[in-house]
Amino acid sequence: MTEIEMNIESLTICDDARQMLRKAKAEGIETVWDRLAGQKHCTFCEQGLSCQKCVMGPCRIVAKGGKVKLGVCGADADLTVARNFGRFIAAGSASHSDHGRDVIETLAAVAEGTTRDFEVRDEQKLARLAGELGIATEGKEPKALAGELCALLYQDFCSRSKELSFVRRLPEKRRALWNKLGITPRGIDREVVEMMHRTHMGVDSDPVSICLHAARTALSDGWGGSMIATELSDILFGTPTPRASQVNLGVLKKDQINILLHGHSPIVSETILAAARSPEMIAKAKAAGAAGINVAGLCCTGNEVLMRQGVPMAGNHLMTELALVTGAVELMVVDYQCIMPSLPHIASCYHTRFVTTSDKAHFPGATHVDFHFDNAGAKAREVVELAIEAFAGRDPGRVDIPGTPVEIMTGFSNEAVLAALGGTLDPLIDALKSGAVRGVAAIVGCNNPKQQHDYSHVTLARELIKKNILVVATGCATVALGKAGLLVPAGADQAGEGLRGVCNALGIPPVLHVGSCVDNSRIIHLCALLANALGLDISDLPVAASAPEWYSEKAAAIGLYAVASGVYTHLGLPPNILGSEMVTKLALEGLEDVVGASFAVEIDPVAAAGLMDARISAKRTALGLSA
Ligand code: MSK
Repeated sequence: MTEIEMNIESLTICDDARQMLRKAKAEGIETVWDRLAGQKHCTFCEQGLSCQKCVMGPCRIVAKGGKVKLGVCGADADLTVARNFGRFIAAGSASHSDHGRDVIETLAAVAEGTTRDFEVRDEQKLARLAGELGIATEGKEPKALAGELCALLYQDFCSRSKELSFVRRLPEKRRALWNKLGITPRGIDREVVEMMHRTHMGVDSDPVSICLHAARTALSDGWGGSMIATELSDILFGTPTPRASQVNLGVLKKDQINILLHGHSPIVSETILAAARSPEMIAKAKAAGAAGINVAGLCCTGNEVLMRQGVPMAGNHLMTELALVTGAVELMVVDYQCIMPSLPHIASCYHTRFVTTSDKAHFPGATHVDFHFDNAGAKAREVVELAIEAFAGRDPGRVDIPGTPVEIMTGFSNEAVLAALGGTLDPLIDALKSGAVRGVAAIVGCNNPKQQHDYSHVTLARELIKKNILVVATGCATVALGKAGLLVPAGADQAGEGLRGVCNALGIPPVLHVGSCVDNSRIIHLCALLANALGLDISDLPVAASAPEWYSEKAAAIGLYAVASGVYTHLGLPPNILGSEMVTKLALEGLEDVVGASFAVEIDPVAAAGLMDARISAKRTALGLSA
């Protein structure tokens, strides 16, 4: 094997990625891995010891080796790390929550009649949710109800409430604990703004106090912005139900116009999908010489349309550049988050159009098509026409679509899980009690080029299901697990005897796909439903979570709201906090005494599975169940 070949094999476990890495090398296209190799990381930044929050600095704090060097303002290592981490969490929470706000605005536009491009697709969920949140539903038209629901949830973004609407979903014990600690999330925007305020020079100078507010900020994401995004997206676009689809770069089609949907929001992608499926656009595509229009997803926009529409997934975070290297993509359309700024440049090396759609996310080199809820249908047609136009520029000599698509099953919303169980959680509770299913673990999050692409996701999932732990997956982990054959019922062949039996009886995979990044709210909601059904706190449940290949501020916010909700959470890489012994100890140990759960950091997925398994065993023993 050549050195280049060995290097490529070490970067990713996926054959489609390896083939495209070879093609990128041959064509002189730089990818995320090349750029990582070209970086020299600063150890101060890696440890969270660099402060750039004022112009008395920037400062580098020295905390070890007998020599302490404070920042110009007097901040020590603990305070500097806590401030940096707090802002990291605020950015992640803001991102999910601003996405949630966009979904409210769209539903509100439906209620007000200012859009004809969107509608209420799940009236039952609308009525159910309104009722759950205390809105009288009887005799009300869906639009009126949607208006009242939006008015209520808009208030969750403000500063006047004592707690967010969805906090009522939590067990009483957890609510009391948050109140005692002063971390009950109040307003979504309020917690983010307060974090920015607290971490300004000369405000909160107690690292523990900042970390507690970081937890409150993350909770305003999980039980606020993300939950609103999930629930209202279901109302607008339909609550997911189990369906079949496919995954990997092989879902691109040689004889069709390929459109890739990338980002996070279903608002733009649902309208583009509708336009691409319209007879008018298909006829135009055929007139341009293509056999049809093929739409596929990437990252979490992909997860949104996969869950609800069964749209195939081309790839996850580290596949986004490589998807363009196929030379078969006419157009990539993006909304926001996790979109590498390199993409317009790579697109320009081919005939590929790169289209941005959000006021909030402009990219130099892109074509911007300004989407709003009142023009979405027309703009979606415009985007599809750009793709049709681009088809003429495709160079067949540069097209290489690797791999054969792998079959997957998707659509496991909580509603779908309950339906599969016959309308009640009792069968799952019985399986947990008998030990057939020893626990439930979430595998969520991203890829990170510092780790071999998809290796940890797949290895961790295989280890967990072998130990009879049911896995639920969201985000970019989904693609890895789908490619590994774990998102189909036959994947249960790789599971332990108990889990295999349950999967076979229900006809479900051992790894359930529950959605996108914001849909991690489905997982904490399911935990709350389980805890309430058993009269327990979430921290008493035999559950755990992992983000084995995470990279983003959003993923850190997800991890922190999971822990603050009582879920033990493994991370494959630490956040930039190791420069503070105090903050690191708090994250890895101290939080256990405060919120009943903590983080674990472990790069080796086999060892990580061992840690999660030990946690689940301990919780089972405490409940009087077999370990
Ligand atoms: S897209 S935040 S790389 S999961 Fe949600 Fe994937 Fe992580 Fe972005």
